[in-house]
Amino acid sequence: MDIKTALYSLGVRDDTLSAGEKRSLDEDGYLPIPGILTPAQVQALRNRLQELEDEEGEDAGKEVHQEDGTDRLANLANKDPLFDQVWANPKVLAAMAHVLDGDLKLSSLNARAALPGHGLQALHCDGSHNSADFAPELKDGRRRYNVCNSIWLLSDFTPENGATRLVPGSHLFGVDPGEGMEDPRAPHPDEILVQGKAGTVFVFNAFTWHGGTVNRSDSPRRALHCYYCRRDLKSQTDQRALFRPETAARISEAQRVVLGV
Ligand SMILES: O=C(O)CCC(=O)C(=O)O
Repeated sequence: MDIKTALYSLGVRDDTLSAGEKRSLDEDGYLPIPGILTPAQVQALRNRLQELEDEEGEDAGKEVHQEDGTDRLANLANKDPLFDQVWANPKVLAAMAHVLDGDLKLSSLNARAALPGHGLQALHCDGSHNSADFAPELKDGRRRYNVCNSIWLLSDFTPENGATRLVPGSHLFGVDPGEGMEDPRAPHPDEILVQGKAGTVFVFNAFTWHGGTVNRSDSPRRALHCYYCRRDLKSQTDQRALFRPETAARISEAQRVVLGV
């Protein structure tokens, strides 16, 4: 099955996104989608993540990245069927397909909780303008992007609790924050905070400058990162190597195509 057929089979249509939503992705480099998850779904995901954190202990997140002051988990597509609603969500897949011209597969599905007092990251792109594989190519006056990310709010994101910051329109700057700013850890004059209720998803072009902020509340700020890339690129987690028999037994052919396995 090809990716076009797979996306159709998973419910993605040309009009799944409105013209305004497509414009937000093109011009602002991000799109908030409120209410993707119900409070019950959010709670179930939080409970499962807590169980996985307890089971994995010091190894949690190792498949991709560990970060001081955060609890991270990786390879979630293979760790519970509960996560299928995330990586195979038609609305989010439609947004990914818009940015990546319909040429996509899952690159990684990770969790990140910024712990109280922690979470500040330098503004960054996921991928780099200096990378031969990932840099957007300029073609007929239009940038062809290779990677697109989404952040799934599993806590309400507020100005206090380490909400992600991003710089609207920065996917068009053509440079990484390390080149465009003296200190990418410092506030950017045009940055906004990604705020919303748990259950909201922000899809953002991976070249939109973004990063975590400090969690000044007394509880962890929880989120999932569901990241896609073009099909011919190396994914952040090696989906083939990490693909488990129980995942193979469970998922549809269309879902296999989205995983790229
Ligand atoms: O969780 C966040 O607020 C953003 C995290 C992020 O951009 C990253 O870990 O690369």
